[in-house]
Amino acid sequence: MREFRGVDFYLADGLLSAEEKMARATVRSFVEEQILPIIDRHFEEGTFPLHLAKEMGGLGLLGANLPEEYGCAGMGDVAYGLVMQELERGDSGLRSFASVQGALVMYPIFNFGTEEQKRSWLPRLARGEAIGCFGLTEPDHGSDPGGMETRAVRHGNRWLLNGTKSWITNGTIADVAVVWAKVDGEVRGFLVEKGTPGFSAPEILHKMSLRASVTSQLIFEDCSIPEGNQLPGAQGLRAALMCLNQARYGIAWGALGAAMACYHAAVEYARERTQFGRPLAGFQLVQEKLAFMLTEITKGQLLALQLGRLKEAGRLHFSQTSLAKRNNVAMALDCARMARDLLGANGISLEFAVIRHMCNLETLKTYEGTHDIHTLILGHAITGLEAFA
Ligand code: TGC
Ligand code: FAD
Repeated sequence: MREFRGVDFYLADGLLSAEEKMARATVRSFVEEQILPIIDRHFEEGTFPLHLAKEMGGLGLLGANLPEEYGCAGMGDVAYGLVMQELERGDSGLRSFASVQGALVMYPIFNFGTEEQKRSWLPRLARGEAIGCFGLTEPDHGSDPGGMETRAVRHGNRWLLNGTKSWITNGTIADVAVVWAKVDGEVRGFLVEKGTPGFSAPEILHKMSLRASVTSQLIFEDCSIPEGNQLPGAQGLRAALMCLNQARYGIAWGALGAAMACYHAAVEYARERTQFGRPLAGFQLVQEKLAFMLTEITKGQLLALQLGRLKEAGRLHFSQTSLAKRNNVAMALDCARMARDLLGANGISLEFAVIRHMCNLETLKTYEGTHDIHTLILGHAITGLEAFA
């Protein structure tokens, strides 16, 4: 059989259009030229390469599947997925930045906002000139966002917000926060601008995962915002969960990129590293690991591709997105851990990308619904019985 070192084992490239391949190639070059040379330093220092926001905007990567009329690229969902895959081949922090900006900030403004809110924010967010964040999780409510304690109360023609959001990507660097709060017991969405009195966004430090990403608390203390900052279409927890579906879709693709990076590193290393007088790649136990990785990546690719085609056809149910997020993240974490093992001592060094991806993937397993929460969403879809509480 011919030697095979790529990741397109089932020739799935043949199922992609020329535009989709072009989007992938553009982001692959961007990642190789602009992200890979600097990402280790940012990961080590715990900083986000903020100058890349406008670069990503210039390439149309922010809110890429939203319409051109608001300054977005108007890409199909599969092309968008491939963008997420390639960004995460670079680093999960970069994909998270783009995910939050597009799926969790631009999508709710586009879907639930007034025409004025759309015109005011979407073009700037698409260009990367403004940055957004999404505040749902609270210190005491992660998997159960319906229990949120943040409140919005009417004061004349303004809203008064009180509460704390936690673990919020982009929080400290955001110009606008999409914030979920209860009004008379019902969940509603609001836009809170940076610099609003009573609003602060301190950074959460000392993370050992997603280090090249800003994570923050959002604190609201009698924070007064104009009534026009409510997202009128965001009614009920369901609206917030609809945003999560968009981000979970991107993560299902993104995790593939991290897995591919780890697989490539493992194959190269196994071919070059010699022990007991021959390359590691020639040992049966090593080949078993590589076969596992390629099999799981191939399955994950087909899953993501069909998920994308269902989304493009408007036939996607959120439980299908849960299945792909759950599977592809767990698969990527398995591949990363296996690759880390295969690289021996070098596997714990930032000289190779594997340990960085492995640490990042621990966050993917938790955010956007933990692995177990997606198990329960699938359990609900299968049995019709809820097992959350
Ligand atoms: P439940 O009563 O089941 O649902 C309330 C209403 O929402 C509907 N629904 C959904 N609709 C659209 N999409 C979904 N995924 C939906 N899931 C449920 C449901 O049908 C119901 O509709 P209606 O019309 O009857 O009102 O709500 P629950 O309180 O029992 O909670 C269900 C649960 C646990 C599945 C949900 O709350 C959940 O998904 N928890 C996980 C929380 C989570 O994922 N947080 C993520 C925060 S953001 C983040 O992590 C960003 S990371 C950065 C990055 O993305 O890179
Ligand atoms: P918990 O809900 O306390 O869960 C702890 C454990 O209990 C998990 O293993 C979980 O699976 C399990 N568990 C919980 N409930 C059940 C149950 N019913 N049955 C069985 N097991 C259960 N949130 C945002 O809103 N915006 C963001 O931008 C954002 N970015 C993030 C960035 C990072 C780096 C991280 C780490 C998190 C981010 N989050 C964000 C928060 C993230 O969505 C939550 O961490 C996640 O939803 C889980 O909530 P939790 O951490 O409170 O864990």
